[in-house]
Amino acid sequence: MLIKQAADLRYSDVTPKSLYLNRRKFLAGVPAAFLAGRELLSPSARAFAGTTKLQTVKSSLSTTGEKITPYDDVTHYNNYYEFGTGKEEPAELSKNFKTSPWTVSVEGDVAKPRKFSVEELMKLAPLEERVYRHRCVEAWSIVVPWIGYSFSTLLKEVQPAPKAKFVAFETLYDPKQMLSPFQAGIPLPYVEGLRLDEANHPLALFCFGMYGETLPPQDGAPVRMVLPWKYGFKSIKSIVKIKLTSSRPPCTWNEVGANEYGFYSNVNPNRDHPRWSQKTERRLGEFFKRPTLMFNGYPEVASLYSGMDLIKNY
Ligand SMILES: Nc1nc2c(c(=O)[nH]1)N[C@H]1C(S)=C(S)[C@@H](COP(=O)(O)O)O[C@H]1N2
Ligand SMILES: [Mo]
Repeated sequence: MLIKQAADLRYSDVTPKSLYLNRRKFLAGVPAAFLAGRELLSPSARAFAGTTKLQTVKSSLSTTGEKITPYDDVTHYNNYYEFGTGKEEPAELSKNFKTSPWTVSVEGDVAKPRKFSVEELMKLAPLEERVYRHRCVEAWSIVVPWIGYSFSTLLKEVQPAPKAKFVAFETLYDPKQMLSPFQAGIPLPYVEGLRLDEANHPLALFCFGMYGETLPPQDGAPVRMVLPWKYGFKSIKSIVKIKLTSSRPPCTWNEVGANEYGFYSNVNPNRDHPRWSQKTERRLGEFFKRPTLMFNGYPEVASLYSGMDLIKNY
């Protein structure tokens, strides 16, 4: 067995062994002797082909003092309905997802509309490593070292017109590689939206990677949003289109059930989901629940919503 130098170790190499127990489900039927050898030889067998290392700089916007959720949990407990509605399905069903070449079209009410390749996008600003808490509306949470830069950098590049008030996002929809809307149980392509001032908040991350590497498909390769003060479904994955608009864009889960999933969907322990409490959450890998914090513990966004009733504007 090769002994790796510390500098070569990836987060995916240092996840606790206990997590590999989750693999049983996938690996039922594979000869036990083969598996035993594989576990011993290759602790990172669950890392993903196609992810590459990224050079990053430290970020002043990184959350400190939080235990990072193991890579294995973050890559095997996902919501990505285009690749399955079960939490472990996206890791399996997105394995061959083609994320290169990839272009993102930025259009609508902007002075300089254009298409960017992902490579061009990655060069717009230094890539920062930012540790954020991320809280799903389903009351589980993770802490992830994401890689990217503030989305405001891209907005500056295309210059929003004065009448632009919102940003609409769209995920790729390729029926050859993804489930049908009927199978996924939601309309596709997946769409999301933000107010322009929300999209311009420094915490809004345009994200290309995590754990020192490019994103694996199930976490939204090659480029996604990460909005740490909002419920996870606002953080749209595998973006192909960004459109600045003067009216509020449609959002997938809001279209599915407006009383359950609001346009804002800011994390708010005081506004329960109609079918469950939002007061607490389970951090993946932990046993005891922890209290959910207003804006997921990012009070610096509060000024975006001053004067608004956040129970009505959920
Ligand atoms: N295109 C697309 N983006 C998506 C989803 C999805 O199903 N499709 N799920 C959302 C939900 S509900 C959550 S909680 C987060 C999960 O991100 P993660 O799997 O990287 O933790 O992605 C969001 N982005
Ligand atoms: Mo979610």
